[in-house]
Amino acid sequence: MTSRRDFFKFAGIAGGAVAAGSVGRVAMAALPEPVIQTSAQTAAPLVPSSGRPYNPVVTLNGWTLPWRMNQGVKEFHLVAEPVVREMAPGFKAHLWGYNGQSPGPTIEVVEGDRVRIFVTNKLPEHTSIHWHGQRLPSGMDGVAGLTQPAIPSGKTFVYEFVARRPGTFMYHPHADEMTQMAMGMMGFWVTHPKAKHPLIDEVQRDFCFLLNAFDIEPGSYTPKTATMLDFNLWAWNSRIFPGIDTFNVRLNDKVRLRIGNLTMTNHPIHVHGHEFTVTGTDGGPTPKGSRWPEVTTDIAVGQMRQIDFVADEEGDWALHCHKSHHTMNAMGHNLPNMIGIDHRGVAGKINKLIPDYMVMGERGMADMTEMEMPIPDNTVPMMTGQGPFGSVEMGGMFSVLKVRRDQKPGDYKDPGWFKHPEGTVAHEYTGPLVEPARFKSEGGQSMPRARMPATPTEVQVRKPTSHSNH
Ligand SMILES: [Cu+2]
Repeated sequence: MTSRRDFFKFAGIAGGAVAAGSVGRVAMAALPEPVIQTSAQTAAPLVPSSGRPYNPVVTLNGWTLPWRMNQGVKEFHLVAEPVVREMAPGFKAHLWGYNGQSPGPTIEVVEGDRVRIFVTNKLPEHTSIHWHGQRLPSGMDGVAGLTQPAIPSGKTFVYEFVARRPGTFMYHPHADEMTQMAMGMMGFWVTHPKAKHPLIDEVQRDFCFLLNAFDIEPGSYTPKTATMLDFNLWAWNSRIFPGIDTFNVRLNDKVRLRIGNLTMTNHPIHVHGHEFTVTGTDGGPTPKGSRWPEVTTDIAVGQMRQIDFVADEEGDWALHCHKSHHTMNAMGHNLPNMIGIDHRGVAGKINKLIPDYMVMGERGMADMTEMEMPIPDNTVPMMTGQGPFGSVEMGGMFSVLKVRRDQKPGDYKDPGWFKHPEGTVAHEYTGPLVEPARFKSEGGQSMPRARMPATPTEVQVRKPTSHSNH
């Protein structure tokens, strides 16, 4: 083990006056071995083997970065590099990230810990890391040009500060930010309280994930980094449904979700079957008097929301962004609304010119999941995911909270689909039908219209017909 003084000498840092400075080649031996992750599956919580104890988090389709203790300092090694991220089974994206994945690994420390993070830049351009939400010396804040020189390609910088307040934070580059974040460079940071905290309850399940978005043309691999708002893949930890793991919990567990938004728009995150309270933001735990029950919380750009609830209803509960186009995968945005339009005649004429032509959306978009449409090699259907009762017709920011009586404490394995008790599933009504009673009054207008048109316009409503001839 290198002594602290030797360490700094090797690291080329003058007598403990730590700054975000370049680390020489010789010093690489003194760096913690970078740990690289090759799987996109949710890793088991990393129970701390050194330092103060805490209840570790579970990173959705992610992992926590191991550290080493060096003279009482927790040392981490992040490697900024191009990665191949499986965003869903059958769909791989060429992203930038940290230590083999996008997002980077979660960093977990305890309030009061002195933390040293080595950042090696293996990207083709310079970078930096900003520690979003942290109290730290200004020179450690990671804003390239403002508080430090950018980390050149091929160099390693070191950041060091004390994790002063407990909470949930994020990290991301503050250098060529639009490109690097559009490529997937970001990660989570959790500072656990060092003792029982009056505003931070102990929970049995503690999940964290980042909201991120990409613009990847179907069939291609690399995000378009100049996209400002019109992203086509809405992801949780760079995964899209059906590639997002489920939240598997035991009945009556107290559950915490920490959700950070590093996309360019807000996301109203909605949990079915339970009410939750927002117990924390990136500013810290919320005061008890400010908490009220919710089933949806809007997470704005650059915000983190920590929500707590008791999982006291057994079942499979959808958990998703409430913007309906965020629960869809790569899609064309300029589709006209074809619901109720009879375009069979048109299709016939076009088919004479283009034999493969087909029309979509006549009955809604659900047909999309039934059609055996050819799609490009490297993409996923817009809406997909096979559930126990058929297609879930979702994509993007969607997953399932699975609450089970027999899920063992500490077991995060997928328990499979919920076995509904007899008579508790919505089912077809097979009794006699009666005609709906129509309300006959002409009313409804508070003031009569001054001049009526000479010929009244009537909206034609046509009931949908079968798609069998497509
Ligand atoms: Cu959303």
